[in-house]
Amino acid sequence: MTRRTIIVKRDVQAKGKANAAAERERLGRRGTLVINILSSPGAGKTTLLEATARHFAGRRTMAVLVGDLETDRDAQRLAPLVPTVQLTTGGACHLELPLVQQGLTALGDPAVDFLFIENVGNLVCPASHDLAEHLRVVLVSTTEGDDKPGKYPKMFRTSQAMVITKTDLLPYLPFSVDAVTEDARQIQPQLDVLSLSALHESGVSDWCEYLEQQYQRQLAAYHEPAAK
Ligand SMILES: Nc1nc2c(ncn2[C@@H]2O[C@H](COP(=O)(O)OP(=O)(O)OP(=O)(O)O)[C@@H](O)[C@H]2O)c(=O)[nH]1
Ligand SMILES: [Mg+2]
Repeated sequence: MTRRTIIVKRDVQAKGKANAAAERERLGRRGTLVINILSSPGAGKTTLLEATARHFAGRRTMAVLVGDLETDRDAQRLAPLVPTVQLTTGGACHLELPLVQQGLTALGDPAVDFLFIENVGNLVCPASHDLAEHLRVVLVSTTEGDDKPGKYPKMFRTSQAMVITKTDLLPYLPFSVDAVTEDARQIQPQLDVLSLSALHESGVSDWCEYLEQQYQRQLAAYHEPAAK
């Protein structure tokens, strides 16, 4: 069998990257902070979004696009709290921008302060897809073990923040907050680290304060006078 090597001299993802950059700019300019929430299955993404919605009720506006392979179970949990659209990938292990944009249209493209995208539970593939987010947040739950950053480095390298979830279970598990933080910062030294229990609503106000800071920072960046 003859073997041929084809050298591709252009970035095959260039169009997707440009579309994501344009959508990020559009949403940022109008005052919406887009947050891509990633984790392994069951780390507590939907539970954290429920707690976040309760915290921001009456203070900040938010909407959620929630991705899953099948079912609208997460959307059913969130819809009583905030405008939510379920994105069903039909088997794909991650979300891509066109599906996110369809979801945004289905929501009516609301000019909310925070647009959360709950990605499909998976620490691998979602790391490679830009969904036009301004902030990428990876959750690690205490039940998963504190060795995950080094094993799934791209997810942590491409995130701005890591949230350690289910801290109420720390007394029962061999999980070290210091070890997981050190492991993650070996990969991404600038990583912001928070820890909380969404179930017990402990640490949720610090998380929301962090989001508020990111929101204010973005508003200031888009409204800075243009450099002459
Ligand atoms: N003890 C404890 N359990 C939690 C906490 N947060 C979530 N859980 C539980 O963990 C399980 C999974 O939570 P979800 O919020 O559905 O997790 P998810 O990441 O959205 O799951 P997928 O969307 O399926 O990937 C549920 O049984 C939650 O009640 C927490 O802070 N403490
Ligand atoms: Mg979920």
